[in-house]
Amino acid sequence: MNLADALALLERSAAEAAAAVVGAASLDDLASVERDWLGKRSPATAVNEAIKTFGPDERPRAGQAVGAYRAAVTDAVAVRRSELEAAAAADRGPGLDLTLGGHGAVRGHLHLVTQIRRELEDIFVGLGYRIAEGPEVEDDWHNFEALNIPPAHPARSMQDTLYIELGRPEQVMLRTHTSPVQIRTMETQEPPIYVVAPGRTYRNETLDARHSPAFHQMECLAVDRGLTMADLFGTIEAFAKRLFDDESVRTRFRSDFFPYTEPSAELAVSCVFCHQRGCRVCSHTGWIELGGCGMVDPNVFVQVGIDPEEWQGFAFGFGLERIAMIRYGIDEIRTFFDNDQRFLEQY
Ligand code: FA5
Repeated sequence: MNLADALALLERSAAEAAAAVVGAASLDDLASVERDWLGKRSPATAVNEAIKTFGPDERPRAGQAVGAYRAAVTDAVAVRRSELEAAAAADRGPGLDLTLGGHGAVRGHLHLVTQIRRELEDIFVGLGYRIAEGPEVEDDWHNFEALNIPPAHPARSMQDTLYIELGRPEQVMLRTHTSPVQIRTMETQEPPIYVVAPGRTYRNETLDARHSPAFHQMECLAVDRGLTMADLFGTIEAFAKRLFDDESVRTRFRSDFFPYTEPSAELAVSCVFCHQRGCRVCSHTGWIELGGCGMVDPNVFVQVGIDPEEWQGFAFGFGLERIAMIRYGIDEIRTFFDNDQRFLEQY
């Protein structure tokens, strides 16, 4: 092969190689085309072999021609390879493209009522109380009778609920308050007793801004020797100050009636929003009602076999939604159950 033959071969081969590269239908095809036109048996290798037989002034020209041929075929192969790779990726569908980034993971959090419940539990545990639990489906004895509310007692009509028949109507029901946990605790534990019992409660109520058929309460029960109303008031005051993080919070007790406490009182705290100047949250009274309280009625002690001559007790119960509403200025109880993320993610 002389120089002219070599140059002609490279020129012809470059055109044929370009056509073969464009015609390669798959990445495997392309690899074999590349081997044919750039590999050991390619025209470029043949010309390289022949160069040694050329005269010294012909060799640079031949060398340049081989370099140009290789560069042209290599570029054409690279272009075709990226076309074939793009087509293969499109065939595989969207797949996982780590370069696209994500949408940002949204982390959930505890519901506002659960947050309040846990905070209250912490406060009471700090005061030396234990957490007690009772069933949401309760029997007549624990929900009413042992609490001094016999079958015909008018207090029952204020706490109507869903009854589960089990063959004997009005025997098993969704509990109307957390007070039955007082009975369950006193039935199973010897005094002294210091417990709080948070949980879900149910009543036959029409839903309005502050009442719901399903809501949460927290019960507190202390049984010890020599307990007086001063202990009851002092405990409530301590927890209210901690809860609202405000030393100026005042508590108010007004005479009330609960069949299981004697004397009984309605429990209210001074409005933390207006500091008693009067606002929408406290209906311009300066006070917000939290729940009920009183000294455990001696009849209740008798029902659970505790000697009322030896032991005294106090109890109180309040609504957890009510506490959350007061603390965050929420004026509609429905928002707790709507599960609207725009509301929930604010807390
Ligand atoms: C009771 O349930 C008594 N068991 C409280 C008690 C315990 C008194 C221990 C004495 C000793 P009352 O029915 O008032 O009391 O309910 C207490 C609180 O629960 C209310 O002040 C309110 O905060 C909340 N509550 C009552 N009904 C509803 C309702 N339908 N929706 C939302 N919260 C409610």
